[in-house]
Order: sequence, then C-alpha cells, then structure tokens
Amino acid sequence: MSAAEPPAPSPAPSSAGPRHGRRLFVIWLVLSLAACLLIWFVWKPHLPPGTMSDAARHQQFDIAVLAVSAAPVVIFVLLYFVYAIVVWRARPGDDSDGEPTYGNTKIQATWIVGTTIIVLWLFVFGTVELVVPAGAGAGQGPAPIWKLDGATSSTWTPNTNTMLEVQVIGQQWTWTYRYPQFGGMESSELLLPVNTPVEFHVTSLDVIHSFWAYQLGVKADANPQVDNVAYVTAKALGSVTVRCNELCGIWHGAMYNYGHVVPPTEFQSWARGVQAKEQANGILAALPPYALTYDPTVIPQMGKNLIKIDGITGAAGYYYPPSDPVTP
Ligand SMILES: [Cu+2]
Repeated sequence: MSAAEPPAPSPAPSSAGPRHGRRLFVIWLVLSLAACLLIWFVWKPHLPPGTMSDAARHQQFDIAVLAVSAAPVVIFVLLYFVYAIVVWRARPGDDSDGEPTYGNTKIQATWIVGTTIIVLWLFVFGTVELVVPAGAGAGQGPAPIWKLDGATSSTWTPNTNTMLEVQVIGQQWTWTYRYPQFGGMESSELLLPVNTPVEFHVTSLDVIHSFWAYQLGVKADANPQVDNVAYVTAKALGSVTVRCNELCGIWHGAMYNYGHVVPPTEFQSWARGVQAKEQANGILAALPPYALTYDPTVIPQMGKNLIKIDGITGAAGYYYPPSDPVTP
C-alpha cells in the first residue's frame, strides 16, 4: 500500500472508513466457495489419470483436493492485489508517503496459524494418501512397506483375490512382461484381469527406464539389478498406455506399448494360451529362469530365433543384448 487516501488513512481500522478486512474476507469467501465448487464438481471428473484403477482414482482425488486447498490461497493473493490497486492507489496529485506501519499482531498471528495449518494438513493428507492405497501406484523398492490386500500363491485362478504377479522388464527400447504364475512365460503384451490385486515387479536389463502405465496411475523406476514393486487393482476394462518415463537413449520416445484390462477368465485363457505356445515353440526353455533381476551379460545370446518365433526384439534387433558384439 503506497499512499493513503486523503480523507481516511485506509489500512488502519477506523470507524469512519470502510472495514477493509471484513470486506476482503466476504469477497474472498464468495470467490473461494465458487472456485472450490467448480473444481470439485466440474473439473475433477476430467482430471488425470482418470478412474481406471484404485491408484488412479486416488490420484485424481488427490489432485482435486490439492486444487481445492490451493484455490483459496491463490484467490486471496490475487484479490488483495486487485483490491490494493483499486482502493489504496495514489490519487492524482497525491505525492505524500504512505503511512508507516509497525507490525500488526492480529495479521501476524493469523499468518502463522494459517500457514501452519496448511503445511500440517498437506503433510497428514499426503501421508494418508500414500499409505491407504498401498503406495499410491508408485514403486516401493524390493521390500514394500504398504502391501495390497490379496493372497499370495504360486498359481493364479480368477475371482479368488489371489495376487497376480507381473514382472515388467525394460530394455532399450521395449517392454516385456513375465508371468511367474504361468510358468514364467514372457509376452510383449501386457494383459491384466479386472478387479484383481496385481503386484508388479519392475526391473531393467540395461539402463534406467521407468514403467508408466498411465491410466492405471502406476509409475515405477525400472533399474538394472533392482526389483521395484508397485501395486494396483484395475477397476475398469479398457486399454492402458505404457510409456517409458526415463530418458533411456535415442529411441526412448518410441518405447511404449499398450496394455489391456480384460475379464479375469479371459485373462486366464490368454495366459494359459501363451504359456502353452511358448512351451511348444521352445521359448520357455530358451528364456532364463524367472528371477527378480537378471544379469544380461551372463544370459547366453538367444539370437534372432526368438524374434522369428515370437516377434520380440530389443536393442540392435536382438532380444536381450548379445554376449559378443554383432552387427545388427
Ligand atoms: Cu526406456
């Protein structure tokens, strides 16, 4: 506030002038309420990443809650700015200095209490939203603290609340998926059963990648020699975009494919089908035994046969890096 209005020194609460504090508060309250209602009822249903999984729903909810928390703060700053320009601006011909101010206990106390509440609220809300949805779809490393409910078993059958284990393997520049409960079969396609707890084990064969299943709200780093666990339960049928979210070389931008969430019985027959096919054509025997991480330098070169059999390719047109350099 620069210069005071000649008739009434404005910032000081005087019985003669308008009560600026109350006026600001009322305008702020109305605008904030309107903004929060708009955010919650109009904007929230369109916020990413949608509602395809439990993790995605929580993320959409979190973004909406944070927007609702931030809107009153932003509105207060802008409102005060506009109000000060309109009401407390220097009038033409007024060259006097503004009133000196020496602190205001009420404003200082309000500021400290207000900011403390906001920070503590964000801390509590963030923690709850990380713990309740079992890590919020993020990678928790090899020993997850927040586990998703579901029975663990070496086999998987539909509609039993048994956790489906899916290993996600990144390599330059493709994703493949192994299903240990189906003989460790490996596919370039990600299929998931709906309404089933899924435990992803994300790893890499070469450089750092990041597994990002957008519509599922899952994002987990894929690091070589690391088993990174992330949980999700898909809640709706449909397609999922899988992208690499860590710059990993020249074809990083092309490192994506699509997953599908299907009914549990359809998933089971697909998985059994791939397992049977890979048993018959020799891929299962040629694959390294299922493990949580792989050392590609000791995996014997499997050569181009695999590509011919299953259409899986990795760096230089090979699946898993060759043990000796070969011209592609
Ligand atoms: Cu990548």
